[in-house]
Amino acid sequence: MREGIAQAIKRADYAAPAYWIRSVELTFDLDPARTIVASRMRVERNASGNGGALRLHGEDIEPLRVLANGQSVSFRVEGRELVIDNPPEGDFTLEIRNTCAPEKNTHLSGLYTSGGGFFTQCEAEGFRRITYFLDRPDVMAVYTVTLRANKARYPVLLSNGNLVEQGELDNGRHYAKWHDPFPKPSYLFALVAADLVAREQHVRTRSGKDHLLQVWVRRGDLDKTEHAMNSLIASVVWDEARFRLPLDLERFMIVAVGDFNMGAMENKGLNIFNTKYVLANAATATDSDFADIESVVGHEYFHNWTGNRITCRDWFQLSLKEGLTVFRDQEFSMDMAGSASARAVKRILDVRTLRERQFPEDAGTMAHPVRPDEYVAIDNFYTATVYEKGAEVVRMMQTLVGREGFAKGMALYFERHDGRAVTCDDFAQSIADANPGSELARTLPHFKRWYGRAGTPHLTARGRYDAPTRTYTLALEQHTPATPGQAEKLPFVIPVAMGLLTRDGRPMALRLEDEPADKAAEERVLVLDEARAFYTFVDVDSEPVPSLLRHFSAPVRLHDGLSDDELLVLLAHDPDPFNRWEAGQRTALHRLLAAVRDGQPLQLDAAFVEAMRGVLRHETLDPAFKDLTLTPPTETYVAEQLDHVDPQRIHAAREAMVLQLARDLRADWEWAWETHQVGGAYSPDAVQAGRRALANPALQMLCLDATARGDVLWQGKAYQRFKDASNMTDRQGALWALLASHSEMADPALQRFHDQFRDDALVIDKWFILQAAAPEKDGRVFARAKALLKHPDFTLANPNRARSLIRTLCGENPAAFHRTDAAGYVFWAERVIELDAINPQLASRVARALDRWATLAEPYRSAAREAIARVAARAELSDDVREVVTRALE
Ligand code: 0A1
Ligand code: ZN
Repeated sequence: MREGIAQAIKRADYAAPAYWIRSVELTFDLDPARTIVASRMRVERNASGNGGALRLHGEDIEPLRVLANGQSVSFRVEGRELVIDNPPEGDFTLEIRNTCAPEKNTHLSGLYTSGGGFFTQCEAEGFRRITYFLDRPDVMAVYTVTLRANKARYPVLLSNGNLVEQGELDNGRHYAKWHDPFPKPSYLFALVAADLVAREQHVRTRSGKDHLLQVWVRRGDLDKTEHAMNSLIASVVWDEARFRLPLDLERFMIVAVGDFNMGAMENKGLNIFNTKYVLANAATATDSDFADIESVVGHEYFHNWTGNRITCRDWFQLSLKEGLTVFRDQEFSMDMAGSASARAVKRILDVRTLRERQFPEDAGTMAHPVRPDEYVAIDNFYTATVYEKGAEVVRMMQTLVGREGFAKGMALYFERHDGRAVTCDDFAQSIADANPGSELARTLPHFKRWYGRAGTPHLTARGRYDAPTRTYTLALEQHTPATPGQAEKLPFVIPVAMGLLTRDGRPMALRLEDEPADKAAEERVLVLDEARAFYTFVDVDSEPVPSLLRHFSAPVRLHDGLSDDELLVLLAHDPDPFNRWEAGQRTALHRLLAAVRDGQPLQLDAAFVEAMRGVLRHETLDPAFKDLTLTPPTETYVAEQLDHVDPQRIHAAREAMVLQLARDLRADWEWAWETHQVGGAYSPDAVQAGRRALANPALQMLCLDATARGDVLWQGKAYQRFKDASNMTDRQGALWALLASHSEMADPALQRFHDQFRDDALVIDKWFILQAAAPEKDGRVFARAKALLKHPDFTLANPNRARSLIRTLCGENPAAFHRTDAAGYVFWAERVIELDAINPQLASRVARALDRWATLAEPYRSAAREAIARVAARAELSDDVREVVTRALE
């Protein structure tokens, strides 16, 4: 924590380091209060550098001794650096001893304690909180690590690579020595010393090699590790099959820890995970928890190649590994989902996340390119832009070169760069070079604007049908609004997957003028690489309905001016399930926006209700797809369409829409509830989960409707289901139905839930989330959330718990948070300040809840600004929070 504003670090200033560290031997004497770290490094001068002082990073640690080539050498500590002004000539050995205090490390970055064990988190700049080092990703070294600790308290000692030695020491202590043969940047270092047990599995990969997979958890949690292990095995198999990337380690470990800032971390051979993304069984985890575990286990495993074997030259290139690895985990989950409709459901969920998290970010005060140009605190740039938009950029490359072409590009990327620290340019170049003649190769310099330019492009489409010539001309035009620091925007390369449908919903053959007659597919990709272009289709017998941006083929906002009638054609017939869903969302959105704009109570029309009934009762559509289509756009998404946001009005309109859908489709919801029950043993597979994904919202709708009519029958049924449910998805679904319908049975149910799961931290997190996320009514949700701060189970020190209450309220429940009396913003400011003293990374994530304050209508806008100014006025703030609030006020 420092006063004043830290210097921004700029991408343009990148320079290779003056020294390299090629190998390091670390010895840890682990003690919660005072751990001693001895480091012995082989240091080389960078031949192309000009030597000079050796400056090592170090933060919140104390030096004891520094030796160069075995001789003591003079050094000084200057801010967050240890400086050796006169290092020996040539290559030399540097030995440093220092201490750190793991139990005092509430930042959870570096070496810290959790649940009585030691754990590390080094990305991005945590290693310097362990020992002095060139803590930057282009410095790659071979690590040998010896851990020494009390054996009774810390029976398990783990680090990266292979276990080469272990044994007993005096005084009840023991040791383990690990060696990782792969040179790696310091951010991939990890150690664990704790009382843990493992689920183990041996697998044989295609090359015939045997590998040991382990999932380490606390005693008592072993029965919740089967799904994580299965997900890991599936990940190994998938990466070999899809990208020919084998497991390169003899041993691959996952360790679960209860205190963790993010989801998980891809440390070489020793992934450390938030318990939330490991532990699951039918009784404690929902279908979406199971899906999240599969995707995060996959994500971290896939990093072993995209991130670890080839890493980032500097942190501006973060999306090199994150965008690519998110793309890979998305593809993995889609392939695992199986059926075409289950794949579409996953794609819809991913696009929803992108539009609800990344689009606001790209339009807000923290907007930045996928490859940022500057940062103050790099931890602030683990964002939806770097991750999710970065994944869309990779997806567009795949669209432009085809699936096989992309696999070839990946192969070339590894051939060229394996074992190195490289840039986003290197990646794009490999994909393009492997596909000469592709649209990517043709447009590469322009395509790369996706990396360098922030902001979401607006894509406007207008079609004109000419009956006499039987032609249809589509005009596509793009425009991107200014973002902070980037006033002018040049055109992006936008792949637009599209089709044309007849008015009665049949796909048309697509042939552009001047194309041979045999070139007529029903779907194709137009590549818009200028501000504006025209495409004329020939042999078009009747005026078509265009279906544009299928599968969400580019991260843009589409304005195609389609009428409600046209959207209903797409909703009923589009062969692309994504656009079918999108058409339904847009019809709902039109109605919500109209109600919000005129401030009139929302009144649903028969055409809309009938269309929704058609989806709900459809004979072949997937139930999970039906749920997604019948769920109106979220309040956050509606807000994103407006320049002056009144969160209370949006809430009222959406609540009215949901209630009318509950009322008008009552018989259909009853049918859905009755016909989508799942019998037999629980499985999180897409078929079972899909049925629950429709049955649970049906129950909620029935409760809502009945309660509005003063009938408590469905509340009773929901309570019954809540009590008797055989799995957490149904139990939580029923509890949510009670909460969302403001039933009097919600409180007793919450009490019972707490009693039943009091010892399961992850379920207690859900208990907080449900209460903070409940639809606001008369300020009750806000009042409850405030009261929950004092609950004995609440603590700011555990990130999952803090997020469950605070992030949920401030970030995911707009109507409870944005209050005309400003109490939500006061709550926000107090929590940001409190949290910042404990854990700056977490505080800064909470601080981001007000990114979009400038679009709020009065009185919200002024009150939000005042709250931000109040935080910014504090003399003592972390760089993380300082950067967020300063940018918010710029
Ligand atoms: N690389 C991890 C995410 C991660 C980033 C930072 C962390 O601590 C500050 C922890 C994890 C991933 O993408 O999964
Ligand atoms: Zn990642």
